[in-house]
Amino acid sequence: MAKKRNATDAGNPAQSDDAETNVGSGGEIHQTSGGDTPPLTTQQGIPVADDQNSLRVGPRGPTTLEDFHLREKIFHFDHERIPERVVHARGFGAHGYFENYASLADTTRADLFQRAGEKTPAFVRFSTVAGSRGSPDLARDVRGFAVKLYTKEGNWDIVGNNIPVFFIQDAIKFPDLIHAAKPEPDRGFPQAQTAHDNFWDFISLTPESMHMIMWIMSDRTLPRSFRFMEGFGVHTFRLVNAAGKSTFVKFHWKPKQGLQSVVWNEAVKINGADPDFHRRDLWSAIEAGDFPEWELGVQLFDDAFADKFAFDILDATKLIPEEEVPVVPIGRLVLDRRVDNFFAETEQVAFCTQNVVPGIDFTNDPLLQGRNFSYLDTQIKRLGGPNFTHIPINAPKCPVMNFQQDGHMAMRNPTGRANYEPNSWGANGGPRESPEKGFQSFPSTEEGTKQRVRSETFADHYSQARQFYISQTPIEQTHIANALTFELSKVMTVAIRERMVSHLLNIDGELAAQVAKGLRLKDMPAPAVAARPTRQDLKPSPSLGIIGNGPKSFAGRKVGVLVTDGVDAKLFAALLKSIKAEGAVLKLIAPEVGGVVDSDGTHHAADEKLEGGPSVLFDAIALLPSTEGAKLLATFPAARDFLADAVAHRKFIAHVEASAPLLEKAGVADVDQGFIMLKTAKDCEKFIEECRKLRFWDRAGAER
Ligand code: HDE
Repeated sequence: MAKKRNATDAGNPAQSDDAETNVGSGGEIHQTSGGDTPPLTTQQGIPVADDQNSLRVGPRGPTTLEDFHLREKIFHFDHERIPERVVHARGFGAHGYFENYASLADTTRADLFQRAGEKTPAFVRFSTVAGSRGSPDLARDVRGFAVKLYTKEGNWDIVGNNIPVFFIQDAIKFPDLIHAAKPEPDRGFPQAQTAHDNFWDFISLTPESMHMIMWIMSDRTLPRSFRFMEGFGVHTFRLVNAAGKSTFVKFHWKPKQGLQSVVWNEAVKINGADPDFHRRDLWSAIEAGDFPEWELGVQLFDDAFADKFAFDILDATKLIPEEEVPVVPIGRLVLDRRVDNFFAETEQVAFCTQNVVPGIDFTNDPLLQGRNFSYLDTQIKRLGGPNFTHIPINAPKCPVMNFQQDGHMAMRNPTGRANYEPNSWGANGGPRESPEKGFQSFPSTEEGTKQRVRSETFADHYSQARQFYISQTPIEQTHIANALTFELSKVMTVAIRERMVSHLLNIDGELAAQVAKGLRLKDMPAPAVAARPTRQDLKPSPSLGIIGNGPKSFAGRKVGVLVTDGVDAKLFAALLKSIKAEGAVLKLIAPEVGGVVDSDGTHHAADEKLEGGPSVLFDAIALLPSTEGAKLLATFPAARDFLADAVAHRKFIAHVEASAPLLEKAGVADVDQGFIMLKTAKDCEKFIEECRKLRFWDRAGAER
């Protein structure tokens, strides 16, 4: 018999007043319903008397097969997982809306673009590509940027990435690319990284991937946050107006927050300190009301431009520089609501490239054509049947009327007699086709010989790779060389390293030389045989870099403030004020999570215990210990790393005179201009102004 116990005894302060807590004969806790707390039931709605014990014969006897509650509960648990996505398994989603700036009726009949100020509900899922569902967020990887727009004329999915080009030109190579990138099949590792033989073997035998390789070896694959990265539709699509006129279009998502990435050494450490760094960041930003925002921009062009452009607009390994066709902002995407249930929304959302609405259409990009088959196929397998569109996150927010019926888990079941058309059932006969409103494919004229062939217009594999490289700042170029050297150093087959350097020679001689030196190659290989010589006349495109496209403010960023008991109360208040005024966030780091007492005797709870809040989690740091506190901190390895890492990662560092012993013990010999001494409130303002540059790139020290 269960004995009554009150809530405090149960040690559960969050317990509802209405639930009663009892202790069972084995000492187990029973919380029972009552008042506002409803009774627990089985999936069949049968009230459950005891959820702590299975039905057994005597207190120590066998468990009975008759226990339907036990069997149902375990069976349901056993079936909780659905297959993870074959790629992009690790992801995080949020809700929001797209707001259209002005009518685009001249260019497209798409309903969401007809009216200025029109808001369309949206769901976005960001992801990495190669890692499994539980892999860390800071893997060097492409990020998925998939947007579902619930328009009044059906769902439109822009299933894009944070990089505007792709590895391959034909969908038939996708399984090979992904197999090569994923863990090697015999050993099952490495997880979530391309730094292994199979990947670079495939890449070195796939010259069309060279442009994408420049992008993935750049800091684009180490975003600081989902909020600080761009998104791209990648392929050329069509916008079609009511008169049937088509305009080619490339889609861009530009973060209002500006671009920002972390450095490799930081990424490695973040993965250990907080493998959920990106999802936590998005979650907390939305929770704090700091809603991330992107502008949707379009590059619009016609056949005449396509014909004269140096590359084929159907080739997804090429981009159109913004300097040649400007990106015109047409609306904004705001993410303002977190998911209520990760599984129901983020996991079950099913994006399909073939989900387009009247006014949007495809081109013959062979990658896009292959994707249009793949996504529907994969959702049926992953979500278990054809009715995945009935799941609320996938269901359109406009009427859905057709004669499709039945199947596993059918939730939307039509009534009445008519389940076909044409029919003779008049007003009860159900929906019919609509030549005016309905989706009309753009009537392009297509003819040709049926053959397996790659277009010769796709053959230039190096020119845009070079253009990307020469568009980067020197620091970003060094990061590319370092990333290539790192990844190829994990490749054990020397011939693959050499083959990669032979490709780099076709991109930039200096880059190839740096990587060859970094790998200590005995001899420089001959350049790879190129189907087309690399063009030397393409101009640098500044929009391709990150450092040059950073934010104008430090808003949305985090300062890690390391304090001890006795922290100067006035200075701390002034720093907090400057950080808040900028729209940034202060995170308090203390030796214990219980916090500190400042010089005025006020208590401040800490956000992190020192060991749980390394500086890699913050965009800038401030050291505000008391004189005694600094001496103590200097003895903690975590405090020394906190500072030393911030120095190595070229962060801005605010400090007070008292922190000198910590600086000394952390081996900081030079206090350069990236260090800001805080004495007054003005200094705090100056510190935050400096932080707007995000990093003090001029700090001495070899960039590795
Ligand atoms: Fe995908 N891709 N992909 N992909 N892709 C999938 O669909 C595929 C490609 C992208 O958050 C899968 O639902 C093929 C390019 C994103 O749920 C699958 C090809 C781009 C997501 C699939 C490509 C992408 C996916 C796996 C070569 C950028 C995650 C699970 C033709 C423009 C969406 C799923 C989410 C997911 C196939 C190439 C972006 C298997 C065959 C290029 C963002 O259908």
